[in-house]
This record gives sequence, C-alpha cells and structure tokens, in this order.
Amino acid sequence: MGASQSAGTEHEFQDLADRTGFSLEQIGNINKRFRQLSNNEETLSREDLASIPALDNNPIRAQIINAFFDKRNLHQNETGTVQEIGFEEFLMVMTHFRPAAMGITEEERENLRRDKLRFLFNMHDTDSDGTINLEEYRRVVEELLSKAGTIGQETAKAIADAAMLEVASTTRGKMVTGISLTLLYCTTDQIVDEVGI
Ligand SMILES: [Ca+2]
Repeated sequence: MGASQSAGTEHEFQDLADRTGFSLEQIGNINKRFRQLSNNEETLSREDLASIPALDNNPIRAQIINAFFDKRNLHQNETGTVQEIGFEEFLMVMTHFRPAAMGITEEERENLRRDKLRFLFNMHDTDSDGTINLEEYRRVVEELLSKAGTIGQETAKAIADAAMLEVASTTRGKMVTGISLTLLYCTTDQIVDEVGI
C-alpha cells in the first residue's frame, strides 16, 4: 500500500518538475510546506496563509496572500479569484519566484524577469484591468511606507502622487506593465523567505 502510494507521488512530482522547472527536491520541500500550512488537508485557504507569523509585519501581507488565490497567477488565463488552492496551484504560484537555474540562456533569464514583474504588476492591479491607476498606485506606496513609522499617510500620498504625475505626463495617467514597479522587484525574494520555501 505504502509503496504504490509513494510511487504515485513520485510520478506526480516528476510530472510537476517537468512542467514547472523545479527540481524534485524543491517540489518535495514545497509539498512539505504546503501540508504544514494546510494542516494536511488537500487544499489551502486564505486563513491558512494568514497564519504565517513571518507575514505579520509585512506591509503588503494582504496582497501576498491574495496573489495565491488570483487566477492570473495560476496560469489559467482567467481573471478573478478562487477560495482555496490545491498543491499544484500552490506550486504554480511559487514558479513566479523560482530562482534562475545555472546555465540558462539570456532569453530564458529575460522571460523569468518578465514573469516576476508581471506577477508584481498583477499584485497591485487589484481590479485586473491591465493598468495601474492612481488609486492603486497610491495604495502601493502607502502600504510600503506604512511600516516606516515616521512617514505619515499624507506624506506617502504626496510621494505616490508625485511619482504618478511623472508617469502620467507620458502615459495619460495609466501605468503600463512593468514601469516603476521595478523598484518592487526585490519583493519576490522577500515573499519566498517569508512563506518559508
Ligand atoms: Ca487596475
């Protein structure tokens, strides 16, 4: 019984490794973490992720959690959200954080970078309309600065407005994919640390 079960898992993991680019060892570790977070259930809810203590002080905690339930990140070519995710979906979201493997081509590296930027962009394009408007951008800046302590909300708003004004002068008030969000690029590594993979 045990043997056939583990053979099935091995086969599944190999299939997932082929599809995601993760190694079998990485998939095993992510699976262990998934089971821990879901209390050994088949699916994971927002509440399960909200229980990660390392996320408590993260200014964009809510967006990080939402990102795991956002269909755009689940490679489903759809918008909207799901209530719960299974291991495969959890892994699909984690592919956005996959470190670049040794010996990949320049083109592959560029694709990975774009993928991460798209993920971050989606995180802040909360109404999924493909652009980040002033209101969404203000929220990003306010949240990122909210833990700085000495910076008040009005200051954060002024910083966001000034940055958006600069973008608006060339793009009519709407930010196109990737622009200025490069500054948030480091966030993906932080997410990996905090989710504990
Ligand atoms: Ca939007």
